[in-house]
Formats: sequence, C-alpha cells, structure tokens
Amino acid sequence: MKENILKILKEKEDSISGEELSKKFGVSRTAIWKNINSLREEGYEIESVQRKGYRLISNPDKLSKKEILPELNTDFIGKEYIYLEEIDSTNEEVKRRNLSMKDGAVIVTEHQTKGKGRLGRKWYSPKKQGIYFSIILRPEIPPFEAPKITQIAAAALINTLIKEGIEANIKWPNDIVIGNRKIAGILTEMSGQIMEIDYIVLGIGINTSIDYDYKIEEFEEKLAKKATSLAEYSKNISRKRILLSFLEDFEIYYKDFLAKNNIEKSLEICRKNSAIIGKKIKVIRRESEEYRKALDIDEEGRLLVMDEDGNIEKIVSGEVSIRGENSYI
Ligand code: BT5
Repeated sequence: MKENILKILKEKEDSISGEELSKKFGVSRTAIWKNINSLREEGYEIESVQRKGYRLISNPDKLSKKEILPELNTDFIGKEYIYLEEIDSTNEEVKRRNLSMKDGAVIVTEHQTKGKGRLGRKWYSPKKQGIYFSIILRPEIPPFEAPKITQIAAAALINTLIKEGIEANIKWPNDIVIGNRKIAGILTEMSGQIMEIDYIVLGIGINTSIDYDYKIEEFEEKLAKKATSLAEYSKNISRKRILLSFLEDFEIYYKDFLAKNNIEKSLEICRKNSAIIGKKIKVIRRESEEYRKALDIDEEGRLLVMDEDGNIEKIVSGEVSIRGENSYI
C-alpha cells in the first residue's frame, strides 16, 4: 500500500486528502497517516495541510528499486535491480549471487565497506556520497575481449556526464577524470575458462559529493588531492538521474557492440575524450616504469604507445598503471 500511496502522490500536482486515500485503499485514515509517516522516514518530504491533505514536495535522492525502476528505460540492463543499504563490495556481491542473477542485473548500494579498485587497491565509498554499483554481463565473447567492456562503460559514462553539462576525460583504461582529478573508476572482472567467458562483473564508482574533511581509516591522505566529485562542477546533481542515464547509455553502447562485434561507437568517444592520447605518459608495471607517448586506443581496447626510438607497443590493460609525465594524469 505504501508504494501505491507514493505513486499517487507522485502523479498528483496538488494535494490529496487523507479521506480520499483511505477510501481508495479501503483502510482507516490512521493507516494512511502511518504510511505517510513511514515515507517521511525514508526521506520523502510530504506536506500535510488541514482540510486539503497530503502533497509530495521532494523525493529523496534515493537509488532504491521503487525510485529507479519506474523510470528506467532499458530492455535488460538494470531490469533486475537489487538495492542494498550497505555491502562490502557490489562486485563481490555479484560474484556471490552470480547464478541467481540474470544478464544485465544490477546491484546498487549506498555504502561499501570494502570497495575495491584494480590490482588490490581500495575504492573509497562513503555513504550516499557516491554511486556504487555493479552489472553482471554474460556476453558470448572470448576472455581476451573482456577489456572492451571497460571502454564501453567509460564511453557511456562520459556521455552521461556530458548530458549533465560536465566535461570529463578518460585516463585509459578505467579512470574518469576532470582536470587532474579522478571522479569515477571502473573495475571490470571476469570469470571464465580459456575459450569462453562465464560472466563479467562491471563495477563502477562515481563520486557525487565526497566530503573530504570526513576522515576515516581507509581514506588515503593523498586522495583529497587527486579525487574530486560531481558536486564541485554542478549545483544540481541527482544521483538518481545520473544512474538512470548511465544504465540507459551503457545499454545503447553495449548493444551496439554485441550487434556489430566491434566497439567503434564507444572508441570514438574514448579517443575524443582521452586524457592521455598525444601526451607523454609513465607506464608503470610491477617490475618497471617507462616513459612513452600515448598514440591511440585500438579496436581491442589496447593502448598504443611509442618509445623514443619510434617502436610501437600495444598495452593490455590488466597489469599496468598510467600516470602523467609529472602528475597523476
Ligand atoms: C578503480 O580502480 O578506479 C576502480 C574503482 C571501481 C569502484 C567500483 S564501486 C562499485 C564496484 N564495487 C567495488 O568494490 N568496486 C567497484 P583503480 O584504477 O585501481 O583506482 C584505485 C585508486 O583510486 C586508489 O588506489 C586510490 O588512489 C583512488 N581512489 C580510491 N577511492 C577513490 C575515490 N572515491 N575517488 C577517487 N579516487 C579514489
């Protein structure tokens, strides 16, 4: 009943009386009032004016199922939607639930206690200050094509941010940056055999309003200098709008890839919005650090770099980190 009351309040521009609602649902006005209060506790601002009734003033910027699903315009991405107040890591939760999840299912949380980056790094995920989610994908592609998914997600995210009026860039392979600072990260993990993929977990963390004064143990001292959040670039950030828009954009680019078996559509955006193409970068591997010029991203999602002698190398994303010549980017 609570959900249906909310639906009616959302549809109505003006107020609706407690009496009308109680007739509609065949319950007492006290029962209606209790449901209204419970919605208020969830963060909905509901005005109640004597003799006029209830009116919805504002929605909480919640990422719950009932906020997202009615407005989600996709065929399969996010159609199965799991919302959790808190979890260690949405990528880990997808792996635990794997078999019970349909292709394109999404897990979203408000807070990660052990958010993960690549290569064992951490992803700082404070409560409600970001969007943290993972999508399970079951494409019929060989494992070496999995890095393409990261490029598709990066392109979709750039597109979503452009619609918000925010110009961001991609620091190949998985960082979304604004200027010299990181605003979002992508973690693509794969489970499968040599010849075929079992499933891919695409995890994304976007900083929407990180409070840098909020020091917690996992917060790295230096992070404040190299991280930023969308709230610094736009006054009107809605996590809900961004998540909806990303899921829709991602589906478009992902479907294009499945249909054509190439990621040209995504690559166009990745190249155009690259933070590193044409620049001198530091390529950091476990055993070495080398300076190279970043040339291009190829159709496999690899980074083409050139050394001082003009030798060209194709770098696969897995084991490398990229830095700017003198700074993070
Ligand atoms: C990434 O790794 O950028 C991938 C981040 C993916 C996070 C999502 S959230 C949902 C899903 N569930 C998970 O558990 N993870 C995914 P990497 O390129 O390795 O970058 C990690 C580095 O970014 C860290 O070592 C920090 O320096 C920095 N960092 C950590 N938290 C950050 C934050 N909130 N904003 C900006 N930079 C951050």
